Amino acid sequence: MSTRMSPDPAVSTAEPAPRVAIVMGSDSDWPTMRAAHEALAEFGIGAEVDVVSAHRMPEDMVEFGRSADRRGLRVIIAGAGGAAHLPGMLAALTPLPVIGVPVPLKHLDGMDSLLSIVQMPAGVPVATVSIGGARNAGLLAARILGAADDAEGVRLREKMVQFQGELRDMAYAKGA
Ligand code: RP5
Repeated sequence: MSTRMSPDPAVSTAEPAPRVAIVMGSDSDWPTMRAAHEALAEFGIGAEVDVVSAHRMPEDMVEFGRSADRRGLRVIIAGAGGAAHLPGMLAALTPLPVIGVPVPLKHLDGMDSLLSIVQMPAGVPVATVSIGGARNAGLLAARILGAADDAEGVRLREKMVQFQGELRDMAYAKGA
């Protein structure tokens, strides 16, 4: 595998076989992408984190995409900036759901990243969140895992309902 990231120890969760991968085109994307890791950690979901560049390590990207399912991953969160081909290429390589995070760079305010990720051809879906919206990517991954009809799915749905209640309280608190 390619370069290994070192997730922030404060949010790192040790799980033997993570079901979510957070990958990005460069370690310079981590300040944006770490919000996905933090959101997953809030739901007790471990994630592997790695740099897999579509343009600078294409063979690694193909290997990652082809092996993700058999390695036990169930959701891939992929972030990239500029000509952001990583999420779409991974969606072409794996049957797993791919959530794309447009990473804003200094030019074009992330519009280039957004359009590169969101304008996928029919048949190759990428669930694209907002520019810099890595937190929502993590929460969406939690919802996808929470759709399962097993004990973990029930746990995640209950946790999500609790979280939604907290959001409601926060909306009221802003006017207090
Ligand atoms: C993209 O190029 C990466 O996803 C990153 O957002 C951008 C810049 O990468 P660096 O030059 O900072 O490595 O592929």
